[in-house]
Amino acid sequence: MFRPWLVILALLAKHSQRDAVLVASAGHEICSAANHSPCSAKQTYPKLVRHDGVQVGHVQSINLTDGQVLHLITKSLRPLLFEIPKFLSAEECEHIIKLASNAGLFQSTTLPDIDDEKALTDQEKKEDCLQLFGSDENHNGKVSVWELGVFLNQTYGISLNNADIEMMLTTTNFDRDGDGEISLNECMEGDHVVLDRYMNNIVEEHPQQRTRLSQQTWLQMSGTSDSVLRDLQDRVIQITKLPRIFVERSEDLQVVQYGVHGHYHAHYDSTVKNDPSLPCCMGSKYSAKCSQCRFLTVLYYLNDVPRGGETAFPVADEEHFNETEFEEKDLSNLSTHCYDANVVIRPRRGTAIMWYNHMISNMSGLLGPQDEHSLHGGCDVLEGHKWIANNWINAPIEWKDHL
Ligand SMILES: *[C@@H]1O[C@H](CO)[C@@H](O)[C@H](O)[C@H]1NC(C)=O
Ligand SMILES: *[C@@H]1O[C@H](CO)[C@@H](O)[C@H](O)[C@H]1NC(C)=O
Ligand SMILES: *[C@@H]1O[C@H](CO)[C@@H](O)[C@H](O)[C@H]1NC(C)=O
Ligand SMILES: *[C@@H]1O[C@H](CO)[C@@H](O)[C@H](O)[C@H]1NC(C)=O
Ligand SMILES: *[C@@H]1O[C@H](CO)[C@@H](O)[C@H](O)[C@H]1NC(C)=O
Ligand SMILES: [Ca+2]
Ligand SMILES: [Ca+2]
Repeated sequence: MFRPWLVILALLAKHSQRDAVLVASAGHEICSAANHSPCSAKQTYPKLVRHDGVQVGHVQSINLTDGQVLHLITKSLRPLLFEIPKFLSAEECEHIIKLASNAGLFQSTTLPDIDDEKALTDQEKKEDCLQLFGSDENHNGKVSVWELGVFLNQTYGISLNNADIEMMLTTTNFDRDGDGEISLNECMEGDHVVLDRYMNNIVEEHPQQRTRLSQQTWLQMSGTSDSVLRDLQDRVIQITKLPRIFVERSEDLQVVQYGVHGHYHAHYDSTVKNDPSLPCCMGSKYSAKCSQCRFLTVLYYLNDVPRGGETAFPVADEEHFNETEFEEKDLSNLSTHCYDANVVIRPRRGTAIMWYNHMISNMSGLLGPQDEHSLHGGCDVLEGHKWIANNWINAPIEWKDHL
């Protein structure tokens, strides 16, 4: 059941080898692990900068070096969010979609492979079970309904309630002694193929139960020979006014396609808040050992969506944002709460939106506190397809070693 997860890890590992993985040490010096340059050849980060949004509705013009003028329209101050029409031409959008299609898209959260029905070997079962027991948070040697819920959410992006998970345990006979938890023995004795099939049915029948339903791929930007991607990166440097080093040493461009029912419930792009003790990943993709330190997000709409697919910022400029209350009311579920959001942006081909996920630290000039109002997501696509691309600009936190 958990092999797809291993596949993802393998993909990430493969990807990050190709990436310029940066290592920063205390004093925010960096060296590149990708080109094997010695870590003594250290470099210091310049300071981050943020635009002034002035007020909602304010428009500022930026002259690009190629003579083009772009307009940044302030949509909210917290997070500081701009809409930038005509950031990309129709041809550039088409080109990026073509590159992504050629690269091949894969599910954002993969599902068990239903065609693969042969029983697993003991070794494979053992690997699956060890993976599962990684979510034994209270280390009691058993995986509870709650722990399994977290695991399924993280692995497949679906959220099931306790009753559904208990039903799954009973139906698939993974809890043989009926104590409501899976022991290591029960995991090893269980029929993993039956569990796979059960999971598939749930997800196929209830696509809206997944927190994320989309396909994606990554396109390398830094050092690419593709002139459209090179221009795009250059334009990002010009409109963000950030020192080039931050943009060039950030993650690759993520291209995402959503079909009908496709969505991404409200979430934060940065994961610093989840565990502030972790180092930043810096340019590489997610791993359990580092945080995604994403100072800025630039999101590009690559097509016009006939209906739905808006980007929603549920708590933008909200004066009294109460996270507990927000969760209790399940407001992050944009399938039901898209139009309750304070800011809702319709996808239009060529438009970019850009927002800051973090403040700047007034001590280091680098990554400061996360902006809790930067919560956002993609509403259900109701008709047609939606293509977007994401550029995340990574920045380190001072006084930390970064991966
Ligand atoms: C942008 O260019 C126009 C002329 O095309 C000029 O009037 C304006 O001052 C420039 N703005 C900035 C911010 O440089
Ligand atoms: C599932 O994960 C998402 C983020 O990926 C989170 O927002 C949500 O609260 C999680 N749900 C449960 C039930 O754990
Ligand atoms: C979102 O709400 C819909 C409609 O109430 C529900 O069917 C779906 O399960 C919810 N999704 C999540 C991830 O909670
Ligand atoms: C947030 O809402 C919860 C539940 O409604 C309430 O118990 C709590 O006191 C609120 N917190 C703040 C800081 O207002
Ligand atoms: C830095 O920011 C913190 C809160 O984020 C504030 O308490 C402190 O006074 C600030 N320091 C300076 C020098 O501005
Ligand atoms: Ca446990
Ligand atoms: Ca049991």
